[in-house]
Amino acid sequence: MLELYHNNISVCAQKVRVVLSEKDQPWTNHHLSLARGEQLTPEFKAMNPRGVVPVLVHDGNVIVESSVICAYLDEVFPDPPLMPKKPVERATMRLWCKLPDDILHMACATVSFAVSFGPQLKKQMGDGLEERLMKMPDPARRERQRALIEKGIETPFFRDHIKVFEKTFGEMEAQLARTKWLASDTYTLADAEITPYVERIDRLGLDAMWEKRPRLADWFARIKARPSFKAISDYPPTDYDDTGRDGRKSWSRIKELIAS
Ligand SMILES: N[C@@H](CCC(=O)N[C@@H](CS)C(=O)NCC(=O)O)C(=O)O
Repeated sequence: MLELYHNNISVCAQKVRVVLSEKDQPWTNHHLSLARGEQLTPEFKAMNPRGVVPVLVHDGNVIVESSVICAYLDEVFPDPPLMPKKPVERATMRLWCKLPDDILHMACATVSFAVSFGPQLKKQMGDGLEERLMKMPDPARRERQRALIEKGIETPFFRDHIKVFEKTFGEMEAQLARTKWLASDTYTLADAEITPYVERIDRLGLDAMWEKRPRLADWFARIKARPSFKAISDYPPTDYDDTGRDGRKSWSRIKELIAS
């Protein structure tokens, strides 16, 4: 039996849901509100002391960390395989899967909070905001969130983090000139795990970032045509309204920051 502790708009959870869908595996849904801090309760932290989603429980075994969970699912449910055959393609795939842990995930949190979620969290929490922030176990993460809520896209590290996306999209465009999908000519974990980060930028209304990247635009169109794409956003309730394409309002300033 598979149980997933997750959140609808958590990119890390979206990765896992995409893989579960590609594998056509049913799972039991435990949806947590991150805005209300349901990932920070003692019960949840007993499963994952980092106080973050997703967490997969498979036949009683607790697995944490989205990229570890995706690799685990590919091993336990090998059909269809999401790992390329050639070792050199596997190496390419692993590099893409590692990117969110290296920097892309942090960049995604920055961009999402600066452009849309930060102001929403502030409004939702009112006087309870400080208490909510102080429950976060990672002080660095907490202070980043605080800065983004206060200064939005003018937070000094916003520029570095939007540039992480710019660089990633450039690398995707280059890779897609060599292979049909991100690691090989077949769809792999690399595509599944990068999908939510591209979808987030699209959803924030910043899709102009691939205006001049036809291969990336084509990859994303092919991704959206896969049945597993539904797994990205099909699990309401949601913490934040992510349908407003809020980034469109600040796109001209964001474009300046990317170019600076
Ligand atoms: N490296 C972890 C990151 C998990 C993570 O950051 N999860 C976010 C949602 S995408 C979360 O639970 N945030 C709650 C919080 O920051 O309080 C993974 O890939 O699973």
